[in-house]
Amino acid sequence: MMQRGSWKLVALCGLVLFGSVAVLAAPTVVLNEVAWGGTAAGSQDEWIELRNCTGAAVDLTGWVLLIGETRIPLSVVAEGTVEVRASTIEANGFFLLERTDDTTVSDLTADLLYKGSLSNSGADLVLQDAAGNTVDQIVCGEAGWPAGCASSGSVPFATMERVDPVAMGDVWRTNDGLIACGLDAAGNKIVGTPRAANSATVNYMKDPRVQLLGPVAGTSACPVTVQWQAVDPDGSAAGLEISIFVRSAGAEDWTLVVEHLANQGSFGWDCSALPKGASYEVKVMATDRDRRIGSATSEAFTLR
Ligand SMILES: [Ca+2]
Ligand SMILES: [Ca+2]
Ligand SMILES: [Ca+2]
Repeated sequence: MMQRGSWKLVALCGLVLFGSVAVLAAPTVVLNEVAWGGTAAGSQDEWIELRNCTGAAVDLTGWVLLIGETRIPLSVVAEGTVEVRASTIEANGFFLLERTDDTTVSDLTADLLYKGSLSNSGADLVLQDAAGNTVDQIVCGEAGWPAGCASSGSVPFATMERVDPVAMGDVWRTNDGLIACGLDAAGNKIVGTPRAANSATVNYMKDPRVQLLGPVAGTSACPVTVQWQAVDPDGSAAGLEISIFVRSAGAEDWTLVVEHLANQGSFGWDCSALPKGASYEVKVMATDRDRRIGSATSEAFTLR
C-alpha cells in the first residue's frame, strides 16, 4: 500500500521543504474496526467492521478475509463463513462481520457470520479482492495489537479503531468509551462503534491538530525557541488557545510554562537557570472552544 521514495512538496509555515516522504495509495475498502477482545458478555464475542472509503458501492463477490490461516469468503458459505446476508458494501458504508452467531452485536443484524478467533496477543488479517490482490491488511500477529483492550486495560473490551484511512493511513486508536453504539449478547453497551463512524475518526475530525516546528532533537541554546502552528478541523484557528509545557526527558509530569498564546507563533523558553547538558521535552497543547484538546510533543533535546 505504501509507495516509498516518491518526492513530495511540503509547505510548512511559510517554509517550503523538499523531502522523501511516504505517499499512501488511496484506500478503497479497509479493515476499520476490530473487536479482538470480545465484549463484556463474552471474550469470544468478537466482531470486525469493514469500511468503504469510496463514493461508490463495492461488490464483495469473490473477496476473502484471512485471519491467519482461516479463510472467510465474503460472498459464499464455505470454510470459515457460516452465513452471508450481504455481499455489497454501500458507498461510504460499513460491513459488519460477527463471530459464530448474530447475538454478538445483539441489536444489529450482521452482514456476515464467521467462525475463527482473534488471539488477544495479535493476529494477521488480510483482505483480498476477487483477483486475490491484497486490498488492506493488519500485520500484528507477532507485534501484538496496536490498540484495543481485553477484559483488563484502560477501557475494558474497547475495540481497536482506525483513525482515518484516507488521511492517516494505518493508524489505530482504542475506542474512547464515549462515542459508542450497539449492545452485546447480554444487553451491555458495546465499547465500540459497530457499523458506525469510529470514535477515533469522529475525534480526529474535531480535535485541534498541532504541528511543532521547533525545538528539534539535538542540542538547543538558551532561550529555547518553541515554534508551532495549530488548526481546528471543525472550527476557526483563531479560536484556539495554546499552552506550552516542559519536562525533563522521560519524566512523568509536565510543567506549564506559558498559556493563552495564539494558534501560530514562537516563544522563547528561558532555561538559563537550568543545568547545561540536561535533556528536556516540550509539549504544545491547543484547546478549542469546545474544550477539545490536541497536542504535539518534541523529541528530547539537550541544553547547551
Ligand atoms: Ca448481530
Ligand atoms: Ca466503527
Ligand atoms: Ca474542534
